[in-house]
Amino acid sequence: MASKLMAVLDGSEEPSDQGFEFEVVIVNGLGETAGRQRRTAKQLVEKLDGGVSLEMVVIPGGTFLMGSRAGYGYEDECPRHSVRVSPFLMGKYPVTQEQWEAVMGWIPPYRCKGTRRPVDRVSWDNAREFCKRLSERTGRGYRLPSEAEWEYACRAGTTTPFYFGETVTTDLANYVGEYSYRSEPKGIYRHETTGVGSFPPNVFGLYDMHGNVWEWCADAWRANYVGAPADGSVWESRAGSQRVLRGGGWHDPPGLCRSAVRLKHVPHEGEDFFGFRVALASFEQNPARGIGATRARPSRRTQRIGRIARRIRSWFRR
Ligand SMILES: [Ca+2]
Repeated sequence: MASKLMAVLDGSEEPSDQGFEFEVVIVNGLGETAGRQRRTAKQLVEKLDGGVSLEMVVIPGGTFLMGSRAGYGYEDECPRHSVRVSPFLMGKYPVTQEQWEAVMGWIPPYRCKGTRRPVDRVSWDNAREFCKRLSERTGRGYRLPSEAEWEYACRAGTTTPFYFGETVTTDLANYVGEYSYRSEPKGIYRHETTGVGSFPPNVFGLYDMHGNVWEWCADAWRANYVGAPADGSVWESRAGSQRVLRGGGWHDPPGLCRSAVRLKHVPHEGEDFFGFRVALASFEQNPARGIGATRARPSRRTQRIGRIARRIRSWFRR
């Protein structure tokens, strides 16, 4: 994988390919630490304007059980079904306010302001526009993850309610700690978002999947998984359908931050707790064109002209 990545990452305008190391925490039903593991993952670092970067983590393909067993969780999490997910790349963190500004050129929507906090108050339509702009500028097909990709990436091989294990604590995620999920002690309620990467990631190296902000997925909402695709693709519907959000937020009890929990909302509205992260097709899916490419990589000259045009546009906006 590494050599393949390096082979296409030969220009200075290409994202850099780096490994990173992190520590994973597992808790028991009392919320006590039952284990810690050192892990590594690979990431691509996409350079945006103003020294801002976007980290995309390489997620291996695999098969997993999506949803909850009958009698566990909510009805819309059933039936639990097997899904095969192809390798892809997923944002290491939810999209931050500084990333939004670097790509969109305007002040991001926010309730809780902070450059390294996630954008919140983002509608599905806004999130898709971000993906479109980012794709235009990089030549790579950035998109929202499918709902199946999101849950697969969140679980990272776990079958427990959280990637931390049977429960979660407010030392591990940002949610309303005035509620308990299992037998863990109550925690704190922060009343606001936290900077991305403030808590331990999962085995894949993804942060903030549980809590902080809800994250938009590409899929249209359906009330259950009867007839759901088994290949990890986006489950589409007619335009204007409500869309899916995942992972819970800072304003929710822990039970709503589980890996399997789903929320629906109309695509044109962003609530105070709604953010998103981006996904990218892997190298294997586009071997001829490079990582996530939707078209041939722009030439150095085209990229230089694009940068100058963006700079001029940003002067006029001031
Ligand atoms: Ca989240």
